[in-house]
Amino acid sequence: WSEALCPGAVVLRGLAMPDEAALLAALDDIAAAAPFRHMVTPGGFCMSVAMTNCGAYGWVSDRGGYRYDAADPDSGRRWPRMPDVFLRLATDAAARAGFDGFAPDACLVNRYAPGARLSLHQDKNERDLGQPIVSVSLGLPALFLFGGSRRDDKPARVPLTHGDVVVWGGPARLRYHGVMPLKDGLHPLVGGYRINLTFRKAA
Ligand code: MD5
Ligand code: FE
Repeated sequence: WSEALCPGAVVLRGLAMPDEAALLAALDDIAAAAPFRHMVTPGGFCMSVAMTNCGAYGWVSDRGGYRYDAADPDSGRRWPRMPDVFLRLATDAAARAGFDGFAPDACLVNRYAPGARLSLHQDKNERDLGQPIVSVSLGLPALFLFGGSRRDDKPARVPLTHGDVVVWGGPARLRYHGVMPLKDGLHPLVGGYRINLTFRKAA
């Protein structure tokens, strides 16, 4: 079943559950080829979230800024290809939210250990902001901060748990958002982490 958080933001509770084992197996292969790493912000801070990517483009940050890059800066090689199970889940979720033909070319994988957080920000490095972002939550539960169109709008706290998929499009695409510090725990399949797959059309 699905619920609209607000116009443009559709939560599909548990949509990823039938694919959980295949998603996690594919993720192990991605992390073996392109290991999780803590990127540095343009301001010089090390992010608490560990990241990797798959697909034609990957999101990267360093002292020079944020960008999408076809190569992994740690290896100089292209990012691992996007697994079919990732692509099918992302396009199915987007279609259920009214975005037929979503063709993601980038999947940023965020890994949260206990204490890791994401401060309020907007996602606006993508070329076509008319395309949605699809996010898939796996592992430990998190409190997602869903803000407004201005940084100082008070965010709503939305619990997201293993298997939940959210489509952020239309008027929700540029809302400020973040993730509260992750609480300790152990997920039976994922262990002591929250993993979030974020599918984007970057180019
Ligand atoms: C996460 N990741 O849970 C989130 C899921 C990121 C990030 O925020 O930038 O890697 S994506 C949440 C999102 C994307 C685009 C728009 C909105 C939320 N929104 O309008 O609230 O690791
Ligand atoms: Fe974001």
